[in-house]
Amino acid sequence: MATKKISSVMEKALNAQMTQEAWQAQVYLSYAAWAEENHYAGIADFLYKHSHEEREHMFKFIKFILNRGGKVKVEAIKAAPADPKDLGDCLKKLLQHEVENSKLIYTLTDLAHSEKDWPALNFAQWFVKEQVEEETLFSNMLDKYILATTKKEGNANLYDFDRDVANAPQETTIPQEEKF
Ligand code: OFO
Repeated sequence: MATKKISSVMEKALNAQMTQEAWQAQVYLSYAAWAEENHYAGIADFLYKHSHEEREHMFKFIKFILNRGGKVKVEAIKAAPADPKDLGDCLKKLLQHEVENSKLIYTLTDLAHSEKDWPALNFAQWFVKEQVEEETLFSNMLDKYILATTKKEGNANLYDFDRDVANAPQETTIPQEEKF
């Protein structure tokens, strides 16, 4: 067993954020299923992939806690929120989730700094950068949605919007069903 190189407070905070990342994955998963049910295939695909990315974030926390000699505590994940009212609501809520998640990452970064835990600070900073990317991604997506659904000549086209989302940058792929 590795020597413990993190404080108990840090261990608790890292575990809490690990559970938060697992919850984020559930939020994206539930919105993805909602999108598929509502025939937004491109958006559903994007959200399934994003759910997978959030699980990768969860794993990063697991590995970091273990590498620092801490104890991983897998705890219950709260339920995903209710379905969004429509696509605009879905995007607004996802952006809000990311903004809230950024605040939690900043709190963790702050803790690492105040404890002079430089490895934890370095680790948390990867997520600070990631959150900037994610907030930008969802904010741009919301802007495109508003553009696509605002009635102006030639641009009220949700079909194009759906295609754009399908091509939005993603850092991961989702497992595909085996083809026989
Ligand atoms: Fe959506 O980001 Fe994880 O941390």
